[in-house]
Amino acid sequence: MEWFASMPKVELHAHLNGSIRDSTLLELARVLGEKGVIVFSDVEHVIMKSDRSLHEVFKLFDLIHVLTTDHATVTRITQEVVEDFASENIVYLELRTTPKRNESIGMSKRSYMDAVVEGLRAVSAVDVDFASRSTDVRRPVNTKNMNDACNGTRGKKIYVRLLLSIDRRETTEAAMETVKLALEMRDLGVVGIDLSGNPTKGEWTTFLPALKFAREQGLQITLHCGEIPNKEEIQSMLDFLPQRIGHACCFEEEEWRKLKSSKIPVEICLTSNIRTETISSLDIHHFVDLYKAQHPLVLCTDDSGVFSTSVSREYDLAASAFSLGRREMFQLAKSAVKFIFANGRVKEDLKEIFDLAEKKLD
Ligand code: 6MZ
Repeated sequence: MEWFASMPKVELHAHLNGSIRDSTLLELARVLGEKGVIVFSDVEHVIMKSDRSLHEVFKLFDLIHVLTTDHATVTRITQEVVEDFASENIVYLELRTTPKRNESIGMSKRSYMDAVVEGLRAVSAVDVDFASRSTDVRRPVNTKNMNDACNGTRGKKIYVRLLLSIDRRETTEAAMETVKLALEMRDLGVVGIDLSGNPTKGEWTTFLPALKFAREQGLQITLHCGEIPNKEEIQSMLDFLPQRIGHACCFEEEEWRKLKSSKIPVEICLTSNIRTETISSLDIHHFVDLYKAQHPLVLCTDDSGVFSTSVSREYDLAASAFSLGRREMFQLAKSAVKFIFANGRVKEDLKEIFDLAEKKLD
């Protein structure tokens, strides 16, 4: 575990409100309890519960959103989440979040996202590179400041890029608003769009116009795909050829074939899949087949807070469950650089970071 923590890693599937520290959620719940908005004792056990069905996870998100939806809290959780990932040597984080409107407190989707960006600016524990530069001109990587892999020194710099999530409960118009916001915020590090939310809700066709528009405008797209069985939707999603997909749990033969021939990279979230019982046990997890087929893969947390995990833990879990050695795990981490949504300049910097770390492997 320690070794995986010290190794540089990339995190490409992390939902902001799913990655909050338990201690922060409890503190927020206590404050709302004191104000009489919620009954603290009712929510404490919901927050601390460790195994939840997929259905319960989405009920928990509704509670978390009650606790976090004001600007100052959004800023705070963003700062903490970035600091937590940086502390386990994540060198590049693609953080996704659903822009929220809450008229009663004067929150628009834009002001929600501004609060997220404020959180990136507030990080002081590490140097955060978050704003996309329009050019691909590279600055030399400062090897002194860089994460020094495999020798236990803590991360000093993290690249962060943002994905705006469309929630499956949203309308076509709301999804389009999110895409337009993403375009407006490109200079603030927004690189793409995610489609997520309760997979039992909504229709793929509702989001298609907004996703097509996003693609036309050059945004990158990742879709939650196949969290529950839904052959028609899975096939349509694969036909859309997103840049990446998340989960891919409930595929059948035909979908596996389509996926493999398309080479769409898959964001794999082991603990999330097991905890929500979308996959019954690790020994039958599709990671094995995809890894053997050399299909593009990246290990991710999904919701490190909700599932009490970390990227290092996911690497440790995969290494022991699938009997993979350190070198293989390192290569898996390094290969993820190919699938990031940031520009070529960032890719080159990351490649340099991994190359340097590789030289230090025993
Ligand atoms: C689908 C998920 C998810 O956007 O408020 N989300 N959607 N499947 C999952 N697997 C368990 N985990 C999280 O973060 C929370 C939101 O992310 C999506 C849900 O829409 C959830 O409400 P943000 O920051």
